[in-house]
Amino acid sequence: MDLAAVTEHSALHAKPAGLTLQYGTAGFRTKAEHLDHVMFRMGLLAVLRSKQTQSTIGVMVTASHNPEEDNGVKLVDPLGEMLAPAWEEHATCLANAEEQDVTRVLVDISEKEAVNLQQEAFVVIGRDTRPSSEKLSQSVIDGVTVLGGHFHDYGLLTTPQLHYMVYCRNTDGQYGKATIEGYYQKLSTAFVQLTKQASCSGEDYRSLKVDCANGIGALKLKEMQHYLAQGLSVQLFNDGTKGKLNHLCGADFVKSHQKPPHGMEMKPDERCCSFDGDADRIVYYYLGAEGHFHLIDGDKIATLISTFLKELLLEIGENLNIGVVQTAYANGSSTRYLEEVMKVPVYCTKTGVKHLHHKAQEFDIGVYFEANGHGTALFKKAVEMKIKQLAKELDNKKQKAAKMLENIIDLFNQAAGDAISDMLVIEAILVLKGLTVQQWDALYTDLPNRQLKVKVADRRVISTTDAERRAVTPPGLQEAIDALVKKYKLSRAFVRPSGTEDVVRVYAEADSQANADSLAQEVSLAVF
Ligand code: NG1
Ligand code: ZN
Repeated sequence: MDLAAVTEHSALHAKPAGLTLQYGTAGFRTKAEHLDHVMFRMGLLAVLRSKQTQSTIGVMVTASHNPEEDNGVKLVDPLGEMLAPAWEEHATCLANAEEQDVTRVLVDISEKEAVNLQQEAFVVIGRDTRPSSEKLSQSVIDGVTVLGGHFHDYGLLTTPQLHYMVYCRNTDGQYGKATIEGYYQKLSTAFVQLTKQASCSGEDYRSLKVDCANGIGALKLKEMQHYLAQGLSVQLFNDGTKGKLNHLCGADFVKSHQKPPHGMEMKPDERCCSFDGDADRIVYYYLGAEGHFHLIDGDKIATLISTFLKELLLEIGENLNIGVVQTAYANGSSTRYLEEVMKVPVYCTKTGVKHLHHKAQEFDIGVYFEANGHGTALFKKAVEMKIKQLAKELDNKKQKAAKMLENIIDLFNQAAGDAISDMLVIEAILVLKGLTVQQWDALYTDLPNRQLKVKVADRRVISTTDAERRAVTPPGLQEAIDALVKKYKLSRAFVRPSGTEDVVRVYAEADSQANADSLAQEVSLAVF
């Protein structure tokens, strides 16, 4: 390591005095103007991680659904996964080191992690459409090159596309080609193959309105459109040509306000969806004939997908284990429907996709979604091989199901939840099952719910257990919540400190919207 060069370049990316940041659930996130030093240092860290794992590491510059003025950065591990926890700590240490300590912290990390400094390093970089992202990604590159790392800058990418690139590069192209064309080709081929097998293909199945949150999803969907040919026609709204990123639109806005995004023309019964700012989340919705807004969130997406996969497995006659992974935010009706009607085992993990992803890897087929629309399905390698084999061998009806499964495996982005890939999976399932958006929605009725944010002096005084469903500290809080929950029917409530914002989140469910609102309100008061 040329430590003198590191010191020299680091001074060009000086840390604002007194600023401390933490590598949270989604990496570092804050106002863009405070992030230059973090980007440079994450470039350095990516090189060390790449040397240690002898693999390509990804760096994504984005702040997802946060306001346009914010930005953020996260590292992507070799199999397209989130950074390993020990390295999250190194990232926090390095980002917060004072100028004179940067090289010492770098050396410490290399020693602790037994990094072979002679090893080559390769880093791939992607960024979203924020005005600050281009310059910030240059600072990442500066960090990579000063440590002698090689890099490829993909420029504008959705977050899941960067995860895909990392995964492809570390599996010798077996997962797919590590180019943007490779991504479009893999997904569109699987989509076209899959939808070809549908018996009905009415015009209404083929058009979809997409709110792109004025973000990267719009650019990438436009690029992808001609690959999909006649398979699906998407009409883009909030495509970034006029509005501001994530402002009054996008998946996060729609999910948290439970209303349509601005800038979208909706007619009753039309199928619509929203991406978030970096296109790793998706929610669906429609206006009922009576003009009411109906939200179809990540829980209902997971239900549609796992039901479809289970039906295919039954048809093929293979006894593979399938599991659904949710968080405490999953609507109680979805959990009940999956367990009691579909007889699919459901597991609950802490919030944050890395927890869901790891749990889902335990099953032959693991479907995971956060209620906010972030999720995908994972298939064990052996399962993939077996299905490919069966698709060649089985007779007629079984073979058709095996082929469908083979195609749908290719359609999922198994590196990360992906709005584009999930959208194509959903569109394919709807057309194959001949379901309208209303029929999908009618699988079960969501329990009315409310999510609130509470500002407190120090959110860390709240600690939780049981996948964040129960508060351990401060003393007395859980008892107070239990007493409030008892006052309502079909009720449930929990609190947890956010991993991405300086707030405590409160969630409540009850038999009516008024009761869910009032339970959430009462629990918020108990948090103070
Ligand atoms: P926090 O701020 O820890 O609740 C939020 C979302 C997560 C996840 C992360 C990362 C909710 C309730 N929480 O986490 O699901 O998406 O951001 O972006 O939606
Ligand atoms: Zn996102």
